[in-house]
Amino acid sequence: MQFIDKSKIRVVSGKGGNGVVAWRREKFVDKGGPAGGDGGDGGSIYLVADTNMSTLMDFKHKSVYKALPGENGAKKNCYGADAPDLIIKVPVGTVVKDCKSDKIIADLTADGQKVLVAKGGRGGRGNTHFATAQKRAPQFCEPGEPSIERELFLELKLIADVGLLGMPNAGKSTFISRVSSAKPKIADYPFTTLIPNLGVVRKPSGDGFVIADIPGLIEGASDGIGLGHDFLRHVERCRFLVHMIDSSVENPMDNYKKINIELKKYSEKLSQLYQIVVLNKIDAIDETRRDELKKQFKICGKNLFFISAVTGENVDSLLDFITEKVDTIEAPVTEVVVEEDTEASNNDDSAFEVSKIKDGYFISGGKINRLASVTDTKNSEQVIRFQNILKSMGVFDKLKKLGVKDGDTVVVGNLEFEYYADEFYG
Ligand SMILES: Nc1nc2c(ncn2[C@@H]2O[C@H](COP(=O)(O)OP(=O)(O)OP(=O)(O)O)[C@@H](O)[C@H]2O)c(=O)[nH]1
Ligand SMILES: [Mg+2]
Repeated sequence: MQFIDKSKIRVVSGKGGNGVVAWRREKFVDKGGPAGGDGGDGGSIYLVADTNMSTLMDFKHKSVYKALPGENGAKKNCYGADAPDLIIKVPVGTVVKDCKSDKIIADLTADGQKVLVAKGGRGGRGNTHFATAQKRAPQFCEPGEPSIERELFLELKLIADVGLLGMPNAGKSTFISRVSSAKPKIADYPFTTLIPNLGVVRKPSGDGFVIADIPGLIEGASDGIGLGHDFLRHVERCRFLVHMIDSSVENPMDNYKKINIELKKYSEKLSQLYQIVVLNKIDAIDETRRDELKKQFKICGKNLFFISAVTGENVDSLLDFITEKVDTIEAPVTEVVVEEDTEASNNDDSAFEVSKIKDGYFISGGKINRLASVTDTKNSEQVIRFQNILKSMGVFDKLKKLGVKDGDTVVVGNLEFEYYADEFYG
């Protein structure tokens, strides 16, 4: 299985259905009133974390996700149906970033956690809604709100309690397959493990913790040598690290130091995580060598273990120690800072702002943009209604203060018109 931990996707929510203009036509009723129904809401798009997903592989084949539009309204005050929401499953540990703003908008760390990334457009209102005492037969309705389209960057940072790392061939996969449910490939050559493996270790109490076996690191990993150091992101969220060293090589201390230098180059924070140092393959060395290594590694204190992942020697006492540490060491506070996501929906109700542009003024603001998006410029009744709303919001008073002159251009959202005092204040 291929392991993909970064991916870009495009999401497009469904547009709202249009409202309609229609009239009541009933037997015995002479002149029917307005009866144009509302459009349905477009489908929204959510991302949801799912433990059954282990990679972002799916997004390599499909990168564009579109929700359906809402149905248009119909006569006899019939509502258009709302479109269903679109749920996109991602692995637990997926960090979601908005490509345009470069801000992190979600960190989905638990099974079932859900985030709205693109809200469907609201359905437009039919002409029934616009009838007033003065205007009993409104000739207009609203189009549905537009869809929201955005690009998202997904990055997977696996969630495990314990991170297992070390040089290739140290015996990491042998160890994880002995103590957990994971069954990674094991072989007598470097870089056998090409993708991270998660294994669940059962504690005597019955519950479990997760241990992550990542591909081996070598000197220069931070410069891209070997498989590089990108996989270290998958142990960033671990409570602590188990650093495994092959005791049968010529200079285990050298390897230990090299790995710690690479860790530091990758992240200061990661290099400061609590570390259990494990010298593996003690079945392959004699007593004298063991004693020598014990002296050399004395600096590691109580965190030092000598084991054989193959014969099982000392594996149980190491596992007891790991289990106790899992219970006492907290997971590091995640570095992921999630920002408020204002791009997912159209419900920005910010007040308007006016800025000067060449030959006129530009008016912006959430409420105003939304109103502009549901105004049909070909319909004069709608344009008048739109201008009346701008007037009641104080937009024209503000323009007057700024010295607007007849004939100046006023741009609001995607609409543009010329200002004439008589027209608006006549
Ligand atoms: N003698 C002995 N050999 C071991 C022990 N543990 C692992 N090995 C052997 O060492 C080789 C490498 O083991 P792996 O578990 O694949 O090592 P790894 O650290 O996962 O290696 P990469 O995936 O390449 O990073 C295999 O041939 C194992 O059988 C041990 O305790 N004693
Ligand atoms: Mg391995």
